[in-house]
Amino acid sequence: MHAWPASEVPALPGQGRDLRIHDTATGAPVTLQPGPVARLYVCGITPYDATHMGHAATYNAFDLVQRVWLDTKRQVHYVQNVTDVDDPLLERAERDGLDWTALAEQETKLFREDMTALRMLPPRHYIGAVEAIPGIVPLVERLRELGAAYDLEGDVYFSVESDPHFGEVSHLDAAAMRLLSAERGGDPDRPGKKNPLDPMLWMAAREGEPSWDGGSLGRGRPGWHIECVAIALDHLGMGFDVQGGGSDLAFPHHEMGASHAQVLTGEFPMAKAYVHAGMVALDGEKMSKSKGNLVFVSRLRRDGVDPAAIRLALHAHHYRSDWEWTDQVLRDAVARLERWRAAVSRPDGPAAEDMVEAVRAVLADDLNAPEALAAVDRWVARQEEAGGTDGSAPGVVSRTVDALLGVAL
Ligand code: 5CA
Ligand code: ZN
Repeated sequence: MHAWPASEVPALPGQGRDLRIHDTATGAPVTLQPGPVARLYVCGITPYDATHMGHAATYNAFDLVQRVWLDTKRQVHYVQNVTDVDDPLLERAERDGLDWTALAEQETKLFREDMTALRMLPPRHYIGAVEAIPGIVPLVERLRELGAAYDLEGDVYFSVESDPHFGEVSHLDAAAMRLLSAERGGDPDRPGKKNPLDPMLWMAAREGEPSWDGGSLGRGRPGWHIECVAIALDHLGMGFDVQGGGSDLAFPHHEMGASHAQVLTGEFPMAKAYVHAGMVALDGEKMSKSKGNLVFVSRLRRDGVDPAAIRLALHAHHYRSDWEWTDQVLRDAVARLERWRAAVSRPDGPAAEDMVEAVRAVLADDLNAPEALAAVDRWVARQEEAGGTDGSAPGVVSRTVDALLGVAL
């Protein structure tokens, strides 16, 4: 699939800093030291509804990861998938009397437009589950050969016990895993499984559902976790820097994916850091397509909200916290954007070098975007109060906000 256009990232004076980020697997911050090309995999959308503020917040976090790396003069090899065939997509298409491929195409198109408007940097490889099937089948076949997969009434399951490191991403106990597995696409109560947690790798063709040639697996479609593993291994290989997504993906999705990859390659770990963004809520409940309590990026855009204000609203919350979307969050962001724009359009101001260093420092320390906003606010306040004589400062501020926060003033 094609991704979306990249906005320019201005180069900043001085030296960027290495990213220190909280790793779910170790429960501690790690300072990543990627080579000249940092490798990032972020789980993409299941395109059955429009991009909501929760999605936008999660992609915002990983956009910041890239901007911190780019500031260190590294390149970023970024891969994202689109789960363009899965139960929720098929169910929504059925409910609304739509062709499932048309629904997926339409929502993926809207996602691209939202990401472009928000100035999120695009992945180098943007890969759909359907187009990944030829790469998925041999991996499932290989897991079978290794004795790590088994058949159940035509479906193929992964045996979690085949990975000695299983559990080391999310560190949950068996009861919690079982509960989350049932909530998040698993089938722990299906009779005949070796372990209730075992996830499906390949689902045999069902009546009335799409299916593909699976070689020795028979016709069917891929499971969810193997989809991301196949795409990540194909484009990034093992030991990539960051595996990212919202905190609802830590288990089972990232746990299972890591196990699939580790058993397939005999290497550990799949990713150097597993990074998870907090959940955005509306009216006290996690925003989710299945619940329908949603604020859409596209809706706000249609209502005339500047995407730069949406971006500032996202930055106002630390990526790891769970937070609530409210009208006030947006009003504050609109006001901040206006103030910042007025400030950078004045001919001069106080020197901005300290502000650049402050923004760099707080972002490199576990992506503290709220503190980055505060650092810019302080420069703006100084300019408003006392003016300044540095004619280059407004430009420096503008380029810093653009390069490190993705906000065009
Ligand atoms: N296609 C899979 C990943 S392979 C998937 O989870 N798709 S999704 O459309 O349901 O979610 C896309 C991303 O948005 C995931 O990283 C998910 O964790 C994140 N996300 C979903 N809801 C929220 C929310 N309310 N707050 C923050 N992030 C969210
Ligand atoms: Zn994924």
